[in-house]
Amino acid sequence: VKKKVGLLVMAYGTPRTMDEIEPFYTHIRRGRKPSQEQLDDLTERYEAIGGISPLAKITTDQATHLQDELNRRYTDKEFIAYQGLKHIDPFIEDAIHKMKEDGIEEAVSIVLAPHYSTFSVKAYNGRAKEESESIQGPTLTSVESWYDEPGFIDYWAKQIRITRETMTEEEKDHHVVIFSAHSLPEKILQNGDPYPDQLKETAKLIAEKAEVKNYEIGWQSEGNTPDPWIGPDVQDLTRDLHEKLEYKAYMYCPVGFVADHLEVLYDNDYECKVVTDEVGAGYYRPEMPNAKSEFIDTLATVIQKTLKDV
Ligand code: FEC
Repeated sequence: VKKKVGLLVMAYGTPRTMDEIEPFYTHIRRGRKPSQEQLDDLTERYEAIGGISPLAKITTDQATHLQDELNRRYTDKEFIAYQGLKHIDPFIEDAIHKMKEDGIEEAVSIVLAPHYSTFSVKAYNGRAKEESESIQGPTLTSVESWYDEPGFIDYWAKQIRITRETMTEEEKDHHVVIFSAHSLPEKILQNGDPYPDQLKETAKLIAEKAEVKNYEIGWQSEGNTPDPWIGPDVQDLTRDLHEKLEYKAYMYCPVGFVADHLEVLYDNDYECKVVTDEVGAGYYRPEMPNAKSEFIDTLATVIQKTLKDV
């Protein structure tokens, strides 16, 4: 018989209905309710991307397709996917309980974000481990990062080439690619967090592979808090580059994310486009990985490497 292995797929989570925006936002703010103004502002952003984020469905598709791909690759194991979300149910802790109820003794976990930081991946993995230890749940083997995985680099390099082909000749000759990830409070850098260096490495590898002439690193989607956040912000960066170099087009690659969601559909496709329109330059943003088969294959390879089966 095949050995049952839990596949814990962890992701940010998103409200599934308008009514869920408030509890979701309160959870992000560690239990502090947002003010009416903050809530209205967030609701307007969801409305601007069509009502609600497509993220819930994409995360589900990514988890199921990854489970199916692993089950094609292994003959001695049966992987069973469980979603564990950071800010909405099913929470990471719920997934651990469900695995225990289902009699799962061993599980492998992956966070659907490529770069390691204490704020993101460490927090996800920590919550999973802590809950599992406290209820004697499954033993977890956790993926830490996959920002330099060859299949991931190839995915973006291919998308950049495809997107470049859609530019005018003038834009092809004079454009810049902006690689970005979610900004974090600057204080994380004081303890030597590898997050910014990992983003730099991802950008370098993709730029080499896609023969990108000009590229920059930017940060996006910073939170509404008084602390300083890592910069330059992608919008400010676009304005600065326009002043200095007058690029004809800007191609945004939000490589710190893996799906079409609010931070890409609003922060890139709306906010950055406001700036490129303002300066009269072209706006481009390659397709996100979502549940495309080449991306799912990459995640399956990352899991195999973590289980030392490759
Ligand atoms: O619903 C959707 O489609 C969007 C989901 C979404 C993703 C996402 C990814 C990351 N975040 C990270 C860090 C922070 C920090 C704060 C913060 C705030 C928000 C707010 C919303 C939100 N995030 Fe998010 N993030 C998504 C959505 N995020 C909504 C609250 C409103 C706002 O500030 O815009 C600030 C918390 C605080 O107030 O103290 C920090 C990181 C990622 C990428 C890694 C990952 O996916 O886990 C890091 C998707």
